[in-house]
Amino acid sequence: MFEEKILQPKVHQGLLTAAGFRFAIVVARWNDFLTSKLTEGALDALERLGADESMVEIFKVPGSLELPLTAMKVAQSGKFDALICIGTVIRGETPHFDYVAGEAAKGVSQAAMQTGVPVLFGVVTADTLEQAINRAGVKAGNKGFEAAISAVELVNLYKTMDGGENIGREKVFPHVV
Ligand code: INI
Repeated sequence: MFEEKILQPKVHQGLLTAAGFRFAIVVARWNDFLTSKLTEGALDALERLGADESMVEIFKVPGSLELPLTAMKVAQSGKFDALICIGTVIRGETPHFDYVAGEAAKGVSQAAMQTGVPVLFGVVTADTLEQAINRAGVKAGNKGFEAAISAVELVNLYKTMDGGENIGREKVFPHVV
């Protein structure tokens, strides 16, 4: 009988434990009644995953367009292991939505790429107010909560990668690496 054998590669993934890590939340005041709920969601997730209160800080900015530069400066400070950017952009009758949502998404990801610090996108982009409300803790979860969990997962993943203990290959030239 032919015995089937499949590859069993080493899997790398982050634990969901926040203790000992430093987190920054960068939050837009625009649509504050929603972004405050998203921030509460993020804080709830961090608390339940064991984050220390003294190691979490919040930076408030006017709107989602200001998230990228602020995230970049906060990440460059070297004081945080991960950032969670929070905003709410709701489509109106003009193309403004596309500019704000597009620039926020692009800029937040640039802040991560240019600093090497994970910067999570907890920004709700919605066609209607109802959709946005549903993503701020009503029918469709809380995007701030989800972004914070992702932040915790990534800091743990990168910690194991930086430490090298879980990398599945030998260090051939330890004096160089
Ligand atoms: N900012 C938001 O965070 N959400 C929006 O829906 C929004 N709309 O619709 O205009 C918005 N605009 C403000 C923008 O982010 C800047 O703060 C502003 O343009 C000043 O730079």
